Amino acid sequence: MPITLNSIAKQGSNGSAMMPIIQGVGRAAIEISALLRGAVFHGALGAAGAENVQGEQQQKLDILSDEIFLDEMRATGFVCAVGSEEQEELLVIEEYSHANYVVLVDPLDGSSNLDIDGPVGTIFSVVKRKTCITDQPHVSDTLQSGQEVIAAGYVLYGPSTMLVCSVGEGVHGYSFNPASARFELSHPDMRIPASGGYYSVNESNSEDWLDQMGDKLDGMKKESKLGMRYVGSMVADMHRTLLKGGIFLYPADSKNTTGKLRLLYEAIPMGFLMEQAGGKAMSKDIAVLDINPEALHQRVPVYLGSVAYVDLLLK
Ligand code: AHM
Ligand code: MG
Repeated sequence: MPITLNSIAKQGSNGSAMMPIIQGVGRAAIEISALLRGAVFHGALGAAGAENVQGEQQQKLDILSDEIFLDEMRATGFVCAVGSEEQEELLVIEEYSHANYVVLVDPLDGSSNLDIDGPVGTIFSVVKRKTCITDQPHVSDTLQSGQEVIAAGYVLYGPSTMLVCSVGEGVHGYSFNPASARFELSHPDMRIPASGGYYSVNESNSEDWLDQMGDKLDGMKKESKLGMRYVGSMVADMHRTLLKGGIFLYPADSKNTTGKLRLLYEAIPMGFLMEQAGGKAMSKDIAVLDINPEALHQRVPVYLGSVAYVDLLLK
């Protein structure tokens, strides 16, 4: 018998509460992956003509993926609100506004890869609300540090669709099996290799990096002799880093002075997974999981990977 997402219920003290939400992520992933495969036939590729709250061009697929994800979170009955990269404000699920959990999501990460049929992903995390269940959920419910995260994960839409997640009991990867139409455990207890692998960064920005990161990276490259890979889709770059080892970074630069990647739905979920897999997740001089968020769409510098390479880079 294959092990399915139901197995999450047995993982640690949060597993049973998180299972229905992660199953909802799984259903959303199946729908989003079908949407991506059919996009070219349905005129769903390309820009939607609108900008999101961050001033970035929204793709049609960003908007459709966001709708699918929200709908599946509503269907769980356990989620009172969703904070999404594609929505300026917190989205309250009115029918379940008394529910206990808040989900943060980047529904379609790496969307610049869509036009070239490259890998993209979904990133999510779950926290328990801070407001009383009789009150309306509030954006303050999302502003919790990574230490409060109960579950986090990503879906990679590559040659296969994989859901990699953690409820605080290690990191486990489930691959979608088209024959059974279910996610089945394919990568139990994922641990990042302590050495080897690749460094992964958009090095074309190096002239503009802050914090002497250009010199620091040069030093790390010399000492570590790591090879280089960069997809430009955080989920794909993180997934390779987790499986092969190395380091993924997106430093602050003169254009993005606080970094490009979003704290709540990119840095924290990936930081949580990286630490659960035995790696390290820093934002310059503070652990990603120790940052106290101030805003839903806050951006931070990100350094994730094997402990030795993160330390070597930031020393
Ligand atoms: P997005 O959420 O709008 O797709 O942006 C986030 C993406 C990450 O997936 C990736 O790590 C990064 O932006 C790539 O940025 P760049 O094209 O500047 O290298
Ligand atoms: Mg993103």
